[in-house]
Amino acid sequence: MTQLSSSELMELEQRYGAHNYHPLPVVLDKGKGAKVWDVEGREYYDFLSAYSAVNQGHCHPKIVQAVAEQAERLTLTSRAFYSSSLGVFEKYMTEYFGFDKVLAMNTGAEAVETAIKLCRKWAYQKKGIESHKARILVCDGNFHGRTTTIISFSNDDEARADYGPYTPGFTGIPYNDLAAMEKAIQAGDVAGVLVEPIQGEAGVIIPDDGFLTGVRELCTKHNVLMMADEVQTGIARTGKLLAVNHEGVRPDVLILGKALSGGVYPVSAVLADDDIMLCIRPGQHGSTYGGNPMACKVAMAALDIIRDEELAHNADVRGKALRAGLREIDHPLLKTVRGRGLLNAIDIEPANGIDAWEVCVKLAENGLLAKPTHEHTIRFSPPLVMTAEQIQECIGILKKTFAEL
Ligand code: IF1
Repeated sequence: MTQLSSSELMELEQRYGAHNYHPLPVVLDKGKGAKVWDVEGREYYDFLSAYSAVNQGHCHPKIVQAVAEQAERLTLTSRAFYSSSLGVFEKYMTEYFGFDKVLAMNTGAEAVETAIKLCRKWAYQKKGIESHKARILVCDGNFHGRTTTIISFSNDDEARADYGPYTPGFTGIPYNDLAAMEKAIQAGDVAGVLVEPIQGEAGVIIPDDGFLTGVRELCTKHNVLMMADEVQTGIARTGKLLAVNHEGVRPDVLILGKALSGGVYPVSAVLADDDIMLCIRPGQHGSTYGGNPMACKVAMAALDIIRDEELAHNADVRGKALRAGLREIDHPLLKTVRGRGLLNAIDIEPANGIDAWEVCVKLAENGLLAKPTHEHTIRFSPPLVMTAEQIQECIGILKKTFAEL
C-alpha cells in the first residue's frame, strides 16, 4: 500500500469524518519519547502530549511490551468473570495512591461520571440527604469531559449549546473562591465538591496557594466529599504525582485518566476509601471494557515508569527551565507565562493579524507542536521524559519563532 500524503489524509478526515475538531494541519505518523514525525518524515517536538496523556513519552518500550504480551494472552473478559490481571492491578493502584479501593473505567469522562454517581449514592446512604435532592458544587470554567451530564454543568457555550435538556443537581461557584464555596455548602443538600486542582481547559488556571487546603477543610467541616479531577493534572504532570500533593491534600474521591495508560490505551479510575466506594454494589455501575486485562497491564507499566524514571521530579525541573526560557522572550505578542511542572501556558496579545493559532502554525513550521486553548492561550505540556538538552532545544525553537513573528 502506498503512503498517502498529508494533504490527502487531511482530505479524507474532512470528507469522511465528523467535523467535531479543528486540528492543526499536521498529519502524524510516528512517535518516540518527546518527538513525533509526520507522514513526510518531518520531525517535531510534541508540546501537547495528547492533552497530558503521553506523560511517559510516545511508544514507551515498557508499555508497548506490556501491550504485546497481554494482547497475545487475554484482552477482555468483561466483569462477568474474574481475571488474572484485575485484582493485581487493584492492589497495585490502591497501594500506589493510598486509598482502600479503586474502580476502573476507560475514559476520563466516564471516571468523572463514576465519581458523580458514587457521590450521590454516598449522599443518600451515608449523609442522609433527602432522595433526589443532592447537589454537587462545580467551579466556573470547569472542564470534566463531554457526556451529557458533564456538559450540563459546563459554562463553555461551545461545549454545551443545543445539547439540552441538561442534568440538574449541580451548582456553579467561582473557581478559587472559598467564601463562595462555603456559602454554597451552607445553602444545604451539598453532597460533594468537584474540582480541578489546576483548571486545564480554562487556560492552565492555577489557584492561590491554600485553595486546595481550604477546599479540604470546608469539605471535612461540612461532611461533603472532596472530589479531585486529576485526569489532566495527575500522574506527575505538575511536578508531583498528583497536583493535590503540592498542598499535601488528600481528596475523598480521586479521579484519574489520560496518563494512567501513558497514552497507549484508554484507562481511567476512581479511588476512594471503603466508606464511600462500597456504596456502589453489584449491578449498580460498570462498563464492558472497564478494568480489562490489557488496561490493567498497561496502567501498571505506565505507573512503574513514573516511579522508576522519577518523572515527577523531571517535570518539576524541566518546567522551571521552560518557564525561565519563555520569560527571556521579550516580544509584544507574548503577554504572560505561567505553569506548574510541565503544565504550562502562555497568553498571546494578538497584533497585526497574528493570534495564538498563527503562533502555533509558525511553531509547527519550526518543529514544535502546540495547540491554542480558547482564543489567546497556548498550552505547553510536553512529555515528562524531556531531557535538559531537549528542553533547551525547544526554548531555542520558541525564541526563534517569536523573533520571526
Ligand atoms: C477533548 C481540554 C485537555 C480533563 C479533565 C476529564 C476529562 C478531561 C480535567 C475527560 C479531558 C480533554 C479532552 C480533549 C481536550 C482535553 C483538554 F482542552 F479540553 F481541557 F486535556 F486540556 N477531566 N480533557 O481535562 O477525559 O473523557 O477526554 O478521556 O478534545 O475533549 P476524556
